[in-house]
Amino acid sequence: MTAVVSVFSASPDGGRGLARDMAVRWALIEAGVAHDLRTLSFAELKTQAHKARQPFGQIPTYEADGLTLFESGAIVLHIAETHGLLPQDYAARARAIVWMFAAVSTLEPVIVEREVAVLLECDRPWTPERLPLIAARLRARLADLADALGDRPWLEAGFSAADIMMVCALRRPAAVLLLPEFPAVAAYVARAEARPAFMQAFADQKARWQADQARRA
Ligand code: GTB
Repeated sequence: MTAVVSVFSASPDGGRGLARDMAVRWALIEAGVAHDLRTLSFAELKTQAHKARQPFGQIPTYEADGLTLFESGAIVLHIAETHGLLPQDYAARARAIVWMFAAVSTLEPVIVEREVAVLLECDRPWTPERLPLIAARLRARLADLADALGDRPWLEAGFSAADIMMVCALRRPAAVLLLPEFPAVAAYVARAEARPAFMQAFADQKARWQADQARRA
């Protein structure tokens, strides 16, 4: 089986592996699944053809075996369920899925909120008062994550899809800036980034971005 993943033709992340296809690429490489890319411009994202795959006109999408999926977390869960990126044990598997949801619905929203405040609302009069509040909320989440991790290397019974989703959220710049205050979480992210599959996925997306830059030059 060769899966097809839709990605930006020119990712605005500058090849830093921050767009949401990164989690899908990483999961596919961890799972040993070959994949091709469907590269799309911003204009192509909004066509009816792409909206048939992704109703909101976004990347990533995933196509394989006649199935088309969107939402990076759901795609990673599907790859994990079909290719062994979740614990075998029933309870551990359920807990790993809980951590996938925690990544996208408890950690990531606070990280994105900080990004929006810093990048898009920096000139608004309320931002200087709001930023410390958001930072405090994010610090609280990171402290709780550090407590939950304890001295375990991964969230649940060995590396799993839960770690892919959590680390992709934690790699966003608004979280990275605070990680030095949370050494256990920083070490967790570094451990994940040292995995060969992560490094391959990162190199792949960077090479794609560089090729696109060269084509435009
Ligand atoms: N919940 C969806 C999922 O997880 O799949 C969210 C998908 C999503 O936000 N996709 C973004 C997109 O297609 C790209 S990843 N945006 C185009 C649009 O909405 O029109 C988000 C992203 C973009 C850029 C950076 N960056 O430059 O650092 C980081 C993350």
